[in-house]
Amino acid sequence: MGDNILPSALRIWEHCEALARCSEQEQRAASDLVLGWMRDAGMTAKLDEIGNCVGRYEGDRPGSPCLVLGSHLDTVRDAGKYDGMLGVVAAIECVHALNKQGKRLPFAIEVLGFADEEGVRFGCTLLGSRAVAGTFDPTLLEKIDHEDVSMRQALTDFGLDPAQISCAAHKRDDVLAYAELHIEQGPVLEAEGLSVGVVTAINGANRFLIEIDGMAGHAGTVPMNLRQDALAAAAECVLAIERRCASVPDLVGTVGELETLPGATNVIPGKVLFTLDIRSPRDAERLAAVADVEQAMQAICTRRKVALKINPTHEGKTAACAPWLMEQIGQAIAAQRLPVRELSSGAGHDGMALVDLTDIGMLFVRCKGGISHNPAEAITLEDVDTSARVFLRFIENFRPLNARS
Ligand code: HGY
Ligand code: MN
Ligand code: MN
Repeated sequence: MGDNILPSALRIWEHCEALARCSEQEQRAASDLVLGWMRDAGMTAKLDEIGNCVGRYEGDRPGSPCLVLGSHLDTVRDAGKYDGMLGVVAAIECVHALNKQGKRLPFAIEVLGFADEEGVRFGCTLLGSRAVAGTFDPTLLEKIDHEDVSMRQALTDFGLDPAQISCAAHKRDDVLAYAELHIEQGPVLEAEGLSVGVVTAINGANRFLIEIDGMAGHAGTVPMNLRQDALAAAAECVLAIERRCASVPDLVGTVGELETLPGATNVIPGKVLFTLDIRSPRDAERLAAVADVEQAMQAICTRRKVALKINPTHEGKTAACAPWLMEQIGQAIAAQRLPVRELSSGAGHDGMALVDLTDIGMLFVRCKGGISHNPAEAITLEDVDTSARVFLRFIENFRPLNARS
């Protein structure tokens, strides 16, 4: 590595703490923090048309194609401090170290802090990264949140112009690759005593909003055999999903949200809404499971004389990481005299969208107990230091595919 200005693990740690103090309502405050850190690192920085934070560090020739780094700045409800944020602040810190050395590489670097990867508010994910990849679906602008606010209105309220979202798209020729540092959110690295790993692929996923319409009724008067109980039907569906998805290794199925209406002790539930998330490393297996689950739910609802509506809200095929990027990330790990462990990602990431624009690579960082999407999410300062050094080495030694002879 150059005259050794290393990324500061402590600054990365503190920046994650600062973002963690921003609540759900403070996206502007979080964006302002990130844009400020980008500028401190020697980057130009702005919010793009969908609300991504975009920092740019020119190469040795202005306007060169760029290596895109980054991750997402949004989280799930009641989340941890590192899912997404770590990747953004670590990338900024790597540029900070380059800038401190006055170092310019033969390519530009863009650091992106993506808006809305998780899809918590509107149920559809990868919004910021899809806008960058040029694949954002404008019909999603009509999606509404739990307060009946449309995505279009929410973007306008945030000071953005939804009609300009297509301007956030990057041109394929302007991007050399995308690389993301992210916590593993699983137990493999910790179980093997490893601090970092190279991602091989991001598992594909289908998400749905399921509606079951039965008949609300008096809890005291309707005999059991005459009920059209939407919640009892949903409960049977949930167990059918669990049974089918437990039948195949690496296949997972989750019902994360469930709402019962009208929601009163003495009323038989007339309507139930629940979410469904099915994933697998193998697309054919995921799609077979989706078909089987749909068939099973339909049979349950027909038998119980309730109506079933299956609303797809997201589909992402398995996104393979590019072998040439895996090799360069692996070389950066090996240069730190660490074992190179390759593993797939059960969690979804922005690379599932960026893969439509450019080749993708990911560096995983160990997290305690593999816990994530939970305030107990935890990493060590030592692993922050190790992963940031690996990431900086990857960046400094990055060779675009066409430059490799
Ligand atoms: O759902 C996921 O896997 C990611 O955290 N968005
Ligand atoms: Mn997440
Ligand atoms: Mn994430």
